[in-house]
Amino acid sequence: PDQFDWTDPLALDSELTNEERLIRDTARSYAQTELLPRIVEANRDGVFDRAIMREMGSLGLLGVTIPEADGGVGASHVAYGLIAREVEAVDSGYRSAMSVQSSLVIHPIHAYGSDAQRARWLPGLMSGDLVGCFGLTEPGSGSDPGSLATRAERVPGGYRLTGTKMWITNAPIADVMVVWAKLEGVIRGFVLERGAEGLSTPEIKDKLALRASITGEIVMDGVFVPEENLLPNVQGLKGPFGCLNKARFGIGWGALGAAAACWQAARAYALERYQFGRPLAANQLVQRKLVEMQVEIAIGLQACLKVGRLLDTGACPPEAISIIKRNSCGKALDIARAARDVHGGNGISGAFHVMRHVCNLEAVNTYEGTHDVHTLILGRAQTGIAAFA
Ligand code: TGC
Ligand code: FAD
Repeated sequence: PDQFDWTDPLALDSELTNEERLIRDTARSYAQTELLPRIVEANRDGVFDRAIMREMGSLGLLGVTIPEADGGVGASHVAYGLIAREVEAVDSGYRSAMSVQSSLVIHPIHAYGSDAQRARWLPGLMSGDLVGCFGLTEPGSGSDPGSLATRAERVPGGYRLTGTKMWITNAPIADVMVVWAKLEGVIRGFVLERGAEGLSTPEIKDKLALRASITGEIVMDGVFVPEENLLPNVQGLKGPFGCLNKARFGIGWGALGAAAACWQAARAYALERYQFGRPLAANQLVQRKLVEMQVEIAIGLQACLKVGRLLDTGACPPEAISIIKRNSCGKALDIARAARDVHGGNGISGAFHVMRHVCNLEAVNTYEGTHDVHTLILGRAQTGIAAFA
């Protein structure tokens, strides 16, 4: 009879290509041997180790979908999703660093940049020698990025940017910053470089989620940006949204990686821990929790796989990405909370990892479009009514 593999109940592995399996295994081995041993301390101390970006770069894990002709390996979107899943199984903060670099910095420079811009920044970003960040959100503009207030003004030789970006992953350590600002009322992308006069990136301290990711502001006080740093090939909100499509897709996979780590931890704990003379796992209530976790992860991953295949054919509507971003993040948060519960008192200890995932997933459910914003995107698509405003 065909064997049931409880760890891969819908045989996702059989749907992958050899190259995708190889990339997944590289990411898994790196995440488990290099990232897992650092995370408890990094989370406790609230530090992101800059070396991680170079490590990921040296293994080819950054910008993995960039075509070979442009210096990448031209892997599939599914391969990118698998990397996100393996990295986020350790910590959503490490996946954040990877997603921002790949989807929100490398992608826009590749998709919207000139040949000169690609040649200048992509090699360093893909090797991890350069760290990038993506500035869309502002203190007064989160779910409604069309209301952003950062302004670009034309001056001889370039532009002057004024405004503040808020909640920006990697900002305090970024060498290059893709910043979205209004030029004559139209949203445009600019690449800012550290060291420019009037530019500062203060860190946002004391976060209670994603502590191993570094987050900051981008404060621009009349920063001069030369003409050659304007991304020439996109205008309007579809610029940043084109990047968000890629990042949200990766988060769909990644959040389920965190969920799976919580599920497997809960299963192992429930088998080892005895109360009332038998393992916790012998109780129907506990088995039900474990099965809910397994089922939601298995089904959710199939949806991620389908969306990845659609992206690879170039025919993926953004709403399909909203389905997986919303579903994976919401379900992962539920799963992490249930896994925390199965761990009893130990569940709040850092050494058992699950509470860290719970805290992280609260933020992952919010960034890149909140759960409710994706609900409204999907509600608009089926009713034709935009309920945002
Ligand atoms: P709307 O009228 O819907 O659209 C305006 C223009 O944008 C186009 N567009 C898209 N294009 C490509 N992909 C998409 N997903 C697109 N969505 C919209 C649209 O076609 C239109 O183009 P055009 O040419 O007709 O002008 O815009 P709206 O203002 O009504 O938007 C509403 C809403 C809610 C959908 C949108 O604003 C939204 O998604 N809000 C959420 C904001 C968000 O996701 N921010 C993320 C910031 S980055 C981040 O969080 C990084 S965390 C990363 C990490 O650490 O891992
Ligand atoms: P708000 O938009 O004020 O929303 C608050 C609440 O109101 C939410 O529950 C929301 O769902 C709800 N809400 C809003 N509008 C509506 C509506 N019309 N109908 C019903 N409910 C509504 N941004 C970047 O640009 N780059 C980054 O690298 C980045 N990294 C981040 C890292 C972290 C750790 C965090 C926490 C955020 C990051 N963000 C980044 C910002 C993130 O994308 C925003 O926090 C997110 O888009 C939500 O915006 P907001 O926080 O302003 O919340």
